[in-house]
Amino acid sequence: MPLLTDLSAAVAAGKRIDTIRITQELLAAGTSPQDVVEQGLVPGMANVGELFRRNEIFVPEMLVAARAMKEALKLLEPLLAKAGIKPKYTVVIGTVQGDLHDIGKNLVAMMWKGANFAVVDLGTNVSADRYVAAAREHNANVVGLSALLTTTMPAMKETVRLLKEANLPNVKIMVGGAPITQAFADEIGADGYSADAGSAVNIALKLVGEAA
Ligand code: B1M
Repeated sequence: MPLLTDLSAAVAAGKRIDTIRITQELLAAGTSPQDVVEQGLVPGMANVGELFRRNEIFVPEMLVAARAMKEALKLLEPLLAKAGIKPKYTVVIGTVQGDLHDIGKNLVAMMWKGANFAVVDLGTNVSADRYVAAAREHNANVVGLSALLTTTMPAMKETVRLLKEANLPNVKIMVGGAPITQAFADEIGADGYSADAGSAVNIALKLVGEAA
């Protein structure tokens, strides 16, 4: 659909007003919020990453693109969340210590809210101790860790270690983020891994015993 391609281009160029306008147009034309995210916004950000990797753009351009994407996500969030039904499960989510990337984490949180999980979002740069304290305080069923940098993968490993050590028998640990793989998740002892926000819902449901 050309509008989805236009949306990817608007996000990649950091054009906030165009991003919002095209998002609204897509929704008005009946495109599902999931498709707007997965086929419009996410490919746009993937393109930004590729341009950054090739040194064709720099951090300021990445920030402007991220801001445009966040504005569009604000519009989509209420549509992705279901209203009115009391959540059965609680999930705690955050981006690990040293890592400030939050768009992917926010998307996962949004999809979980849409699946009627109660979501406690700890934000970015979250220390292992904060995850443990939050899991205990909220009696979490799942703790989700996001990491976008290879340099913060050790912080993810350390957080999983401390969560296991804390001996919270009902807590399952789920990990994700661009550099994270199933093999890494297995190596650090996480209970679940998902490559994207869409499958994060099914994996979390499986972890709480609601096989999808
Ligand atoms: Co940064 N950055 N960044 N960045 N940034 C990457 C990650 C990078 C791959 C770019 C590149 O080189 N091609 C690179 C990492 C290289 C590496 O480690 N191998 C990089 C770098 C180097 C850096 C800095 C070090 C740059 C610098 O300062 N020199 C710096 C680090 C800051 C820090 O964190 N301490 C930095 C800073 C930034 C900005 C602040 C400018 C900005 C972030 C803004 C924000 O998040 N609020 C930014 C951005 C925007 C990116 C890219 C371009 C886009 C990330 C993104 O939002 N993607 C990124 C390149 C890329 O990923 N292509 C890049 C869209 C998002 C929807 O995808 O986050 O992957 P993603 O989430 C997906 C899945 O991974 C998964 O589901 C999501 C949706 O499908 N998922 C989970 C994520 N978490 C999950 C958790 C789960 C399950 C699934 O369960 C719990």
